[in-house]
Amino acid sequence: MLTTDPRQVEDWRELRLRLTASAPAERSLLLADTARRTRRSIVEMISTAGQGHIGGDLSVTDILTTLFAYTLRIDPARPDLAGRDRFILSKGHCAAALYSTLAFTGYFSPASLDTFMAPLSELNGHPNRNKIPGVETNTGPLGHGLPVAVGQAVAAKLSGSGARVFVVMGDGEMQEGSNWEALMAASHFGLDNLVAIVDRNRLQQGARTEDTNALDPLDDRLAAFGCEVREIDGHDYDALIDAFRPSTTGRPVAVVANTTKGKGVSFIEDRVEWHHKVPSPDQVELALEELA
Ligand SMILES: Cc1ncc(C[n+]2csc(CCOP(=O)(O)OP(=O)(O)O)c2C)c(N)n1
Repeated sequence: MLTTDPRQVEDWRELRLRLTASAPAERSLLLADTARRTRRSIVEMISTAGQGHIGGDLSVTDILTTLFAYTLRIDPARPDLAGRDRFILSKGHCAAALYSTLAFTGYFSPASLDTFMAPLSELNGHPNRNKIPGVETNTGPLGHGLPVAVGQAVAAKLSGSGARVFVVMGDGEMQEGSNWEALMAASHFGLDNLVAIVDRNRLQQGARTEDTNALDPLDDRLAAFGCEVREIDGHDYDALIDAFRPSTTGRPVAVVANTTKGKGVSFIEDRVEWHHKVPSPDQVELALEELA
């Protein structure tokens, strides 16, 4: 049973208004509190399910929180509203982080988070757009989210809806060639409504990215493919908000968000073995204390 306080469902609209009205310092405190609750529920979901990708979930949480609480033009009560901004979690193995964020935003009841990966649950290990409101496309096989996002950004341009499309990839995932083809197309079509975010936690499954198939100089490579590159600390809310501002250059935006895999839980942070590992009951207790 999740112990995380679900009040935010009722509070989401109010939270949005407060975030818009507040000065940066208070805004960061509000976002940090939201992200903290999301991280707590991730720990509890994975412990209850006995499976999940805890390291990557905790690394992407601040990015998701900033997008859903502040940046995206969405209405959780009307998930199919025409002209809404789109979000795709291409690193679909981090479904727990997305489900927590969607539940706390009000797309569905946080009580459902208890069923994560249980038999017959709609909260599968990877997000499914036919089952979960707020999920814009199915993801899980790495290297597919960005190509779909490019198609959605083209559609938004053609329809004149003004929608922006945000997509998060893992840094290990950037080793998939399909992402580079998608970036070439995005710059060819001048998709300044596309924001491609790389969760640069420097770890992938079983190893460091730079030991596996090095990505650096990632900024230069993204720029060479026609992107406007913004490199930031992916746990700094002001930096995230600024990096998600619209492009004025006519080019797609690539955000390199430097993060820590396992962020917020000391014994998980930057540890390769926690890509896909379940905390013991004692470790859950410790993690929740650190996230209290
Ligand atoms: C095409 C494909 N190959 C392999 C996998 C298995 N897989 C799941 S997560 C992962 C590592 C991803 O690393 P990264 O993108 O850096 O994600 P993060 O570290 O943020 O979890 C792999 C290889 C997959 N989901 N899809």
